[in-house]
Amino acid sequence: MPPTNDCSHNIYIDGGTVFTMRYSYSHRAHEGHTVKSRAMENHILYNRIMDEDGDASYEIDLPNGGRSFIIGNLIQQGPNTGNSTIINYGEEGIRADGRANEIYIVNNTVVNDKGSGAFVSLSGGPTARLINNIFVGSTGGLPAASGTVTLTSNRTGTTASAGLVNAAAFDYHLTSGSPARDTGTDPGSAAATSLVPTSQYVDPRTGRIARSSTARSTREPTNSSRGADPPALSRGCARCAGRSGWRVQAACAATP
Ligand SMILES: [Ca+2]
Repeated sequence: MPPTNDCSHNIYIDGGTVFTMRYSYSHRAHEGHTVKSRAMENHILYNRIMDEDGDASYEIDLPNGGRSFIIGNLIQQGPNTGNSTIINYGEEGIRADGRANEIYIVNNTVVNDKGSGAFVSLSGGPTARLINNIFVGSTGGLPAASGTVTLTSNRTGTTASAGLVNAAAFDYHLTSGSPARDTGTDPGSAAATSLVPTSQYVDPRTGRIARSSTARSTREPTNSSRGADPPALSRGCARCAGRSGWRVQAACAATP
């Protein structure tokens, strides 16, 4: 059953300096946001952030801006969402506390099961880079490129066009023939922080968080939230056993 408590955010950070959320699963929020932060700086990395049958508003809400890194996540908007925007930045104004006004959205898989709305909504004129993401399930819904907004190597289109194993069951592994394979671009760095993904979300019921132990070419990350070392995957995840290495693997996020 979906949650029934009134208007609650699953995660709400009401200020502070740095908010980091990694390797976590936040889902099925009711009316509120799945992840919301007013911190000066946000690091949302390698999570599974899902509506499923819930009716969340924004899947990620950063209403006061701030330097924000959204890297390597699985993000899904469900058909019952109360607001058709998925990632929302700066809507309530960039807080005047010296914070930066910039957002980096890199190597995420974002599925819009509502079929309309915005993948990313930017307010307040931030510097924004959207690189190596899969944005599928509706057309449009991305900010226009400009002097401050850069879109590079993102894949858009229908959910089926991305070559996901079973999107209806929230399994966003890439199929062997997915056109999203090996089409990424070196995302570089920003604010002295590498934008190259180093981990991926692995469902704890089928594996463990897998993290790369060695540096890899920055050309390797592709249009999905992957990047784990093969030994970790093969040890921890039955779903991944027999698959030949991280190149074959999108984030392991099958629904139980
Ligand atoms: Ca939404």
